[in-house]
Amino acid sequence: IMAGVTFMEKTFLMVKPDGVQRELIGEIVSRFEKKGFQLIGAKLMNISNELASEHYGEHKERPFFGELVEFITSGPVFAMVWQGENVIATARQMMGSTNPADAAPGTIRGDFGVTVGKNIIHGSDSPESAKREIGLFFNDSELIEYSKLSNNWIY
Ligand code: FUP
Repeated sequence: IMAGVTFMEKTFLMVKPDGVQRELIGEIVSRFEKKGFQLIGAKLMNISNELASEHYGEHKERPFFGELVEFITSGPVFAMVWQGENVIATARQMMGSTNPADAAPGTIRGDFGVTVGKNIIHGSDSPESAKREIGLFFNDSELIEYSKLSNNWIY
């Protein structure tokens, strides 16, 4: 069991300031728990301008970059690391399209979001970005590996 847990894929998910203000942390955590993924790290935190710019570095030249940084630093976020088989792609599906107007009902953005600027949740989009973003937000000591007996049934 431990070996299976240790080598499981990891992703970085974050409830954005709008999701925290709207008291959706529990709802969002619950969806990933019920799906069968494992939470291995989490914290409520404020994001500095430096961390925001680093996190959204790929969008630096986009016209919405300033607003993006302003929004993500406007209030606390709930940063998380989740683990499980194919968790990166599956979490993206559970989040729904970037623009909530295009996000299917049943997805987080489809059920709770309205505008692209405030789309409730962030999730890594590839193994490379997951590794990078987990490293930006968490120290190794903040990630807790523990066996979950139900792994035997779910995976
Ligand atoms: P996603 O990976 O789904 O979060 O989407 P992107 O990485 O493409 O975009 C990051 C964030 O930029 C989105 F969550 C919202 C914001 N954004 C805009 O505000 N306008 C756009 O046209 C595209 C993205």
